Amino acid sequence: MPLQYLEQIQQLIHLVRHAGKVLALTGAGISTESGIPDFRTKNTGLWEQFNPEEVAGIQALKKDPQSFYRFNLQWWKDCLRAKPNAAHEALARLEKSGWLLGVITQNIDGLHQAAGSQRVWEVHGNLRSCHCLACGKEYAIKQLYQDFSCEQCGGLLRPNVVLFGDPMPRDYYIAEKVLSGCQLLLVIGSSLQVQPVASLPSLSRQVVIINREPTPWDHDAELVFRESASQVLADLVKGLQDLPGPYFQGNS
Ligand code: CNA
Repeated sequence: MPLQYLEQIQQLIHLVRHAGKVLALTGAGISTESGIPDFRTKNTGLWEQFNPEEVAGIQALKKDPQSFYRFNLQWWKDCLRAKPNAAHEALARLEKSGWLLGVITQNIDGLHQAAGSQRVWEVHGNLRSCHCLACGKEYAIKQLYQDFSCEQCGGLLRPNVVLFGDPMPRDYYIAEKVLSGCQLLLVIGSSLQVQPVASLPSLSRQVVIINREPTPWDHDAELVFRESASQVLADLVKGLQDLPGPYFQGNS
């Protein structure tokens, strides 16, 4: 293990130990080790091949539901089949032991909850359910596998994820509030290209970036890790495991 990496892990442990309030902000990169491709990694990211507005926007859905669902159901089904990896599990352990207040996630795959995280704010929605654009009736997501139309009124069904062109959901505004007064934000597996989430780090006093590729926040971060999310988070858990959680202990 390179010395510089080990030193950085020690610094990360120090930052977490001395921060009163620590949160994580995760993106698609935390789930690549569960087999779900992200959007912007060079060569493998979905947006290397497709224009997001054309395939994942609300206008695209309304204009051509068949094409919209042919494209999106493929990777959504990958999300629903995936299992949490060591990075999701590490965040759940950090929360349980009182080091982490919770996770703000841009992911729609539900893997933080599957790993045992209790406080998760899904700022881009989730793939658990869908609803009718005409009458609002809610369905489990599997309804989309059969048909895209509402059994009640025949309207078009849409998933409860945030599509390009949609307003932000309630969880986003809760996340903004939760972040106020945050000492340390761990940004994990996000390119920080998508607004308004890309501006959330400005609400935290300190930021640590754990991301394979550069982000716009690297220059302002206390620490930047280019290693995999699962490796860094597993090493953080190892370093903290014998220490009592300082702030939220007994709260979980
Ligand atoms: P992004 O823009 O695709 O960025 C992902 C980042 O993660 C890239 O910069 C990679 O370098 C980095 N990365 C990839 N693998 C790892 C790893 N193992 N360890 C550390 N870093 C890694 O994704 P963002 O989340 O920033 O963009 C927001 C979009 C992506 C949201 O709207 C999500 O809904 C959407 N998305 C979600 C999923 C999912 O739920 N799993 C999958 C794909 C896209």
